Amino acid sequence: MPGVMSSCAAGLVIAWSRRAKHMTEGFDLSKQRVLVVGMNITGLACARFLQGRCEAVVLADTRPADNLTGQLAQAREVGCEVVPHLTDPAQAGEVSLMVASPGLAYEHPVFEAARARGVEVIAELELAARLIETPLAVVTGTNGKGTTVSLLGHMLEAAGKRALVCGNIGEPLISFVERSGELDCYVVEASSFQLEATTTLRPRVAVLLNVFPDHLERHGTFQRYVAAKARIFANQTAQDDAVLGGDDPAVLGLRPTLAARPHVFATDAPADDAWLADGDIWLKDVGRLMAAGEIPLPGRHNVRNVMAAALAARVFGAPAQAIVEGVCRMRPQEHVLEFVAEIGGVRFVNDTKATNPGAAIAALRSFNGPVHLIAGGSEKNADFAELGRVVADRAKRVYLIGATAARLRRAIEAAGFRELVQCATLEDAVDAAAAASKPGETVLLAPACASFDMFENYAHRGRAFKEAVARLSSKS
Ligand code: UMA
Repeated sequence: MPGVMSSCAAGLVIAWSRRAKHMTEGFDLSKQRVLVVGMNITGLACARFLQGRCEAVVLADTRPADNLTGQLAQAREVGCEVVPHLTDPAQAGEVSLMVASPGLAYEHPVFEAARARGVEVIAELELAARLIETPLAVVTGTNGKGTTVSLLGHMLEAAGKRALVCGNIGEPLISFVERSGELDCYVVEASSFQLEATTTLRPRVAVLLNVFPDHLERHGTFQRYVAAKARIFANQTAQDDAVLGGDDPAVLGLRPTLAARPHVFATDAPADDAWLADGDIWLKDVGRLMAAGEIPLPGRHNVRNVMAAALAARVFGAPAQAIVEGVCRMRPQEHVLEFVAEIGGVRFVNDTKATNPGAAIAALRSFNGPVHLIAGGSEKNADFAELGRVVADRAKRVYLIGATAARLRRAIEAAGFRELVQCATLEDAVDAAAAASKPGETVLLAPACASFDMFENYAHRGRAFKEAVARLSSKS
């Protein structure tokens, strides 16, 4: 990507300006004084984009400077004003627009104070979408959205479309606004945190895979979490398309409210547009697409992700052959049911990205043999009752770590399962699981929780797991 940018940067800027004319109805970026809050991936990307394109940019963080050493240096490199320890938007002077990083609650006091003064507060996703004319395929859902955007990217690429995959999966959309002129579409993974602060976002195709209770510490109630996800459809019209996970009643419940054309997929419920029959995936307008067994990713949840991506790809005109080719190009993602090693006949699998009970359940259901599950992490007020029942059905032993260990223990014991081991660290859990497991069994990290009590983020936790397994390997 940087190569493309540097070789034809001038042309891209012209393309961006030309396209910007069509999009700025009521929104003139050059006249905005923007306060960007959150000095990490999103905030830095926004500030870099905005610097030189609007009247003034201030990049702020609510944390004190002492907690931001590396980030402050990067922020200063942008060349805009930098404000650590923001407690009041007035510290940034007169601003006309605030851009919120997803990690900050929409109701954060600095945003409430700004709104009270009539300043608009939007997400980075909203800002980028206001500047882009190229069609957007936006994918959300509690689980599977990263895999689905990757699948859709491969399918579109196989169909000869110029698609760019971005968003919650890694680099935010704002980083790629300049490339709109050279693309057929953007494929964007969007979280509830990003969607809740959108007002005009209108995806050409909006995909809602599933909604399980998650991030309740942030959204308060399941209803508010669903409402944040449903923002993906808010500005769609009858000229747009919505892809809906038909196995999930909470998703189907939104169908009557949609203006867009609905396309429903399901593996376990009746569905009009994509379904599973005798192990084959069928699409309404194609017929038999492929055998589910050809998908190079494990688990029934990945059959649903393929269906969702296929329906979205059809909207962009991808032929069936390209869809199948795109699926076959898919490689397992790091940290998602990632096979790490086999030591003495025991398989070690890293699914650190299973940060909620629904994802951990899907992971457990992906294995046939006995599973030693490592679970627990930081608190999101998740309900572990269903996970407890699936553990009782599928796991051989559970190794508990982190802040949620006691709550997880109660939920699992309530399901009648008693093979629980309390561990002080992830490394201890890996050692204990390795010592207890027999050839043919699997040690699975699928924490069902976020990682922030013990790690920087889920990826850090995944790396720690892999390092612990590597130490075992070197000992064996
Ligand atoms: N901050 C404050 N005050 C606060 C909290 C945070 O100022 O009260 C500051 C922090 O000091 C830090 C910055 O905000 O400087 C952190 O920003 P952020 O948490 O919004 O994180 P980014 O680095 O911008 O990464 C975000 C997403 N993170 C979250 O939503 C928490 C990344 O998703 C995403 O990849 C990235 O934007 C690019 O789009 C991560 C994630 O965990 C992977 N997402 C959740 C999920 O998938 O479940 C939603």
